[in-house]
Amino acid sequence: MSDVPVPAQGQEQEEAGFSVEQLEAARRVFAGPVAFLRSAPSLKFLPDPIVKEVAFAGRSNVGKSSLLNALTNRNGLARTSNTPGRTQELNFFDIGAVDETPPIFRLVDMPGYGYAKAPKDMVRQWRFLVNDYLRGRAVLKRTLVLIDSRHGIKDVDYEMMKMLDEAAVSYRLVLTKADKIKASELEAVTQRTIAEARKHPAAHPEIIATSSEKGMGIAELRAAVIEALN
Ligand SMILES: Nc1nc2c(ncn2[C@@H]2O[C@H](COP(=O)(O)OP(=O)(O)O)[C@@H](O)[C@H]2O)c(=O)[nH]1
Ligand SMILES: [Mg+2]
Repeated sequence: MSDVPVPAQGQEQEEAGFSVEQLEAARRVFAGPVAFLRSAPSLKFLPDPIVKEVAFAGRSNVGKSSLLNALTNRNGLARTSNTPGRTQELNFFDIGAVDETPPIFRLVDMPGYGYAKAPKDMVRQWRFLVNDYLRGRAVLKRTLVLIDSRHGIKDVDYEMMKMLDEAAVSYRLVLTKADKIKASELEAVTQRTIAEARKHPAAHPEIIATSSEKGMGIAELRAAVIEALN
């Protein structure tokens, strides 16, 4: 046992491959100014691509709004609701904009998918909007694809991953609502999700398990967003 390396101070707090310094730097960015910029129901309403963007995608009700609120520590930022399938817009948030200075980057809340009762027209509109955005947006550095840890990756999630693979947009899978299942189940779904991620060329090989309710994985997710900008 004598050859086991002694961790340097602070290293024991390292999470998901991020150093304490990275976690702290990311925390500070998200503790700074965060402001809703605009909703874009179609491409002509997109803001000028002046800074890098990180987008959030996922099935309706996966916990996307809750996660955006947890990341930014602001309860009312992204509306959380139990009525899925309503919004068909890309919502842009400025992070770190002070007065007239441009933001450090933007978060983009993509419209949820996979809502069973969504009319066909709405699904078509979703597909056009999301595909056009993914394919035409040079400032989009990464998409976080949220997966409900109770269900794992579903067919509609595979469709989203396929769109990202084909658009060559880098993405990372993020498990949500980790507090809703037992630790052993979380471990199993985490391993299954990692195995799947590794089959996809544009997917990051590591995933992050989160709970907006309990705060699990939030610090790591902040660091993952900042890392995606570099
Ligand atoms: N237990 C638990 N519930 C959550 C969590 N995240 C979201 N929810 C609940 O799941 C529902 C959908 O969340 P919401 O953020 O609106 O999902 P969205 O449709 O993807 O934006 C709401 O009732 C939330 O309170 C979580 O981490 N843990
Ligand atoms: Mg939402």
